[in-house]
Amino acid sequence: MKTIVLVNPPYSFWSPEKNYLRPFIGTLPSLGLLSLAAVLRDRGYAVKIIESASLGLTFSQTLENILRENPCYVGLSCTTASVDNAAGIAQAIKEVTPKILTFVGGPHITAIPRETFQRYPFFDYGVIGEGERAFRYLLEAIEEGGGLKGVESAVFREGERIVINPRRKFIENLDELPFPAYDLLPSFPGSYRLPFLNYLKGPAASVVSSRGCPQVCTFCDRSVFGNRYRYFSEEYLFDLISYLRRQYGIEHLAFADDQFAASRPRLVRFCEKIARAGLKIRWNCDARVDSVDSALLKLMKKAGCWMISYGIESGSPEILAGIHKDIRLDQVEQAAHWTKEAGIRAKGLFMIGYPEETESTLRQTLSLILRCPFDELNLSFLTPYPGTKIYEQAKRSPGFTEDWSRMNALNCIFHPQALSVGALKKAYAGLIRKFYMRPRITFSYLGLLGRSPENCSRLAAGISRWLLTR
Ligand code: B12
Repeated sequence: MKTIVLVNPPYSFWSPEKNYLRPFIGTLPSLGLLSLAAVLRDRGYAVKIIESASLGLTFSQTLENILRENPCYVGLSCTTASVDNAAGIAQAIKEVTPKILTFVGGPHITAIPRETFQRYPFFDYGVIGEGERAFRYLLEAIEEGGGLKGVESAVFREGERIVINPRRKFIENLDELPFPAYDLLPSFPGSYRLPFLNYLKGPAASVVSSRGCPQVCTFCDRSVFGNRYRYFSEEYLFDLISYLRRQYGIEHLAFADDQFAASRPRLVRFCEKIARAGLKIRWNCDARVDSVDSALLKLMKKAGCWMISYGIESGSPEILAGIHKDIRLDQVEQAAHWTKEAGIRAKGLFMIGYPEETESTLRQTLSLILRCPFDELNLSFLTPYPGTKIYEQAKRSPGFTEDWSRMNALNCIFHPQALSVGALKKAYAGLIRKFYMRPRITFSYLGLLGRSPENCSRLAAGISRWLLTR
């Protein structure tokens, strides 16, 4: 039996000095790898998963763990922020055991396969787009030795030439996929957590209920799953959730979909099924403000919805139009109020640093953030990821430093004409401070802590680590 090791490479933004932050971050595993693992296991491979990112493994620990398995194949999953680390791992593997074949998949290679292969010679093969079938057929073709010409979605080298084959069609019926192989994760669910205060009670798990997003926002990389919305049936999801409860005692789910509420009829069927069956589970999801209404939110609450993250992006109508977000500010305020009314926590996801950003649009964003009854704020710097429209635009701009390993939304690597990096960083700190330093928010967090011993111990762990580093 051939062994294949699937790796989620260490995060680029991690360093030992930041260890006191570890108790606060989310460490849920990569669902892409879990799904690939389940399919490959069914094809007779011995599959191991190394979740370096989630478990906080260093580069050398990751390498050691990979080599210990003595694999034939190593599959690395990468975003733009993690591709450098993935390439470093591929290189180190090749230096020790050149006969191990290295594969790369995920959003980064899908968005810019040629540039990725040009820059990183230690990736032997790449897979673009949806991976389950493409990877399986690529492995079979390699093992049969008959050439890769007709192998859809494969990226490989022929001498000096980089070959990028046409993409496979998407899987029409997602229910044909086996459940993600949570059982292959060492220490699941114990070591895998939602971010601090994003739940009351664990253990938690992530699930993805759909693929693809029908929207055309210019900052979002849809290269892997495209614009067509496909989803698992509510029966499949119900069975998966029941399995996670029964097998692992999962109490809280995080839906990793881009658009959990994109199909109202399907969401209604799902919520009714969960509520009817009395399945006691809490869950978080992401939604657009124009996909929800008061009745739907009440039903979601009945089915266990605990928190909804709304992608709002900016408080400036001009910026929202420029990025093709296609939402209005009154819809944002309405959705936030309805969510609170339904008894669900509301998180606002915002970015700053758009090409059209000015001091005035930053003030509009602050004003919207403070007007809406959000419980939590997630603020990032606009990052032009490969695969997005904004990336093409930014590439022509002097304000863009294309440093892949720093492109993780925490670094300010793009600044608009009207604002410097310093001004953006100052605005970032100001927005966070003005949102959180309000009695309503402080009391709400204290209330959550009072109801959640798990989050209290995470807080205590973070504080004691911080004190030890001082
Ligand atoms: C959940 C999620 C997270 C979780 C990750 C949890 C985890 N451990 O994976 C958290 C919150 C930690 C996270 C963090 C970040 N994320 Co994120 N995240 C997502 C999200 C919403 C879902 C991912 C998912 O589970 N998809 C479902 C699975 C089934 O799909 P998949 O992972 O793509 O895997 C399939 C294929 O890509 C392929 N494949 C994947 N890996 C491999 C490996 C091999 C060998 C092969 C052959 C195939 C293959 O096959 C899989 C099955 O079909 C996606 C958007 C999306 N819709 O995918 C964004 C997304 C991946 N994230 C993104 C980004 C930018 C980030 C951050 C950099 C910044 C941020 N937004 O916070 C960080 C850093 C991540 C890092 N690795 O360094 C971007 C990536 C864009 C890019 N070009 O890099 C995405 C695409 C969002 C977007 N639309 O712009 N993220």
